[in-house]
Amino acid sequence: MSELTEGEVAERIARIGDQFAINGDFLYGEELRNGHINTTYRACYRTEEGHLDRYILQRINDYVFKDPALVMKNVEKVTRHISWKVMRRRKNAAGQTLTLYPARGGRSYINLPEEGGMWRCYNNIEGTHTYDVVENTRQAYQAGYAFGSFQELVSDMNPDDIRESIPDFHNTPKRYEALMQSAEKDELGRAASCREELEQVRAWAPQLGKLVEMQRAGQLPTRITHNDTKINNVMLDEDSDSAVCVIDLDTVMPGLSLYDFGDMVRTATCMAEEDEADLSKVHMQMPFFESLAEGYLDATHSFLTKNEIDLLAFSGWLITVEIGMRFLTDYLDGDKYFRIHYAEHNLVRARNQFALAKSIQSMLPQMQKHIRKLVNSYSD
Ligand code: GN1
Ligand code: MG
Repeated sequence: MSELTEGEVAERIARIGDQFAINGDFLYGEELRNGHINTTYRACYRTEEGHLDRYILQRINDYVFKDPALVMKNVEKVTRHISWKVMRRRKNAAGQTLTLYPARGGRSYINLPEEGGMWRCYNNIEGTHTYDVVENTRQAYQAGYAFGSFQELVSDMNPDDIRESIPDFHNTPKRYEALMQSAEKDELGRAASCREELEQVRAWAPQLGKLVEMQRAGQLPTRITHNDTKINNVMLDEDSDSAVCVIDLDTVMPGLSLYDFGDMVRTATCMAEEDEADLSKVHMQMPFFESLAEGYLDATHSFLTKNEIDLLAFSGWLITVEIGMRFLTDYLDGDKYFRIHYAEHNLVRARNQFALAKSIQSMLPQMQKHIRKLVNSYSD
């Protein structure tokens, strides 16, 4: 809603906040603009006792999530399960996990047609911050550890309780087919501007089905996974940069652990933004990969299978190609899915991701070697 003035945004936030179990007087609100899908506001309230409490109000994008109520059922189950587990382990865990605040009517969400659809309210995790790009190896380690721990936290949920919020979300061959169809239709006449990229993807096509084929053959276990493990979905402690909590649970669903690790390689090993247009800045940094893998395996080595471990490096390449294809598809389709900030934004993002994929590809042997070294260190 960038067309609203600051004052109008504040009024809107106050109106929406008024629908939730929030105690206190509305003080101010701001839009958080780093997600590509949902609209997110942070609102601050003063309680009667004079405390300042902050909340996250978020509209679920129903173009992307066709069944927001299903998303919310998943999120409720996951947040409750995690709170239960974390609170049993750590006495002072209050406020360190995501909690949903009830809406008027008693549900964890409310449909407000005049405000664009379905809204929900979370606690703001205080004393934490996020990074859009990784700055040092400590952050990479913490991201790996946080998402690895998340996989462990949800590992004992009943997988039948969690439904697919976006079917075939990480089905890379289907993402490829969708791209080829969009290029074929070329409704906006944009295919000519990305011929080279389409050629590149065609050359990669034979390798894109590896994970789904192995999953189908029972060679990779289906787990409950996060599926959107971008570096900016980890809240790190403001002072120590230690991981506190992972956020953005809308795509938690049955999947492969490798999708989560792959998306971390994509976002926690490169110091350039996902939409950096200067491709000379876009490359994977080995020290970041090493720390990321160490953090992730510290949390997961006890339960990952040999096949999962052997494919960790490959998954980084695959997921980077996959999101590049999704950006390119959206560019060809007219930018309906990802929020863009200028006309060729999705094309720039796609080029960036393909450059990163090439960089990862060139380092696969070193990455593989490092994984083996780490795995051996656990059995020493
Ligand atoms: C979207 O909304 P955000 O920024 O957390 C997308 C992810 C992509 C990511 C790319 C539901 O995540 O799959 O990897 O953009 N989320 C959905 O930055 O499609
Ligand atoms: Mg997000």
